[in-house]
Amino acid sequence: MGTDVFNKVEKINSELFTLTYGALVTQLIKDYEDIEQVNIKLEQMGYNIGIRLIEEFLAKSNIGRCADFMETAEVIAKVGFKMFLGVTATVIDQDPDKREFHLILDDNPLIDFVELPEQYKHKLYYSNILCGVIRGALEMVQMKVKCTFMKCTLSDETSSDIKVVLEEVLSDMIPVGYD
Ligand code: MYR
Repeated sequence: MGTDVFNKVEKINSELFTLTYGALVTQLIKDYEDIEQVNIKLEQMGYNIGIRLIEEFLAKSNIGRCADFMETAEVIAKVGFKMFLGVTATVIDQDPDKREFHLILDDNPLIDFVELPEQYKHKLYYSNILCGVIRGALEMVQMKVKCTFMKCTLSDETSSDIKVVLEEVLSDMIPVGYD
């Protein structure tokens, strides 16, 4: 029974989280009529979260420096997503130069119960906050990346796909957790 109550509380927390995020996106759509501005705002909010969240990530995960960007990809997909969203992602399409990969979201709690009205499909990147979180977190460990939502199941596409491209390795900063 104890476990049962715990599971119910967990489920309610996760539903509250999903609904709160939905309310945030809805409010942004009201505030900015232009959907592209909503995408930008969500990404910026995520960035501000990401630059803070990396410290908690490094402290809790005890993960050291990754050997290369592809290892970073796996760490984000399997450890980062699990820690903050309770799900994992799959890394695909790593390029031979090891500067680019795609994350396929196996499951995305942000979009539970969400249905996009037709006029927003292929325009609104509802979970774009995740792109910002990844960009902010990686910037704090010296990797400047560009992160783009390529596909979204809410727009009837086959998967939710985030592309991450390494643009620059910032070397003159002491990364968080390594000082
Ligand atoms: C390194 O310094 O090479 C290790 C880098 C690990 C970065 C991991 C970033 C975690 C980002 C979590 C994203 C969660 C999205 C919900």
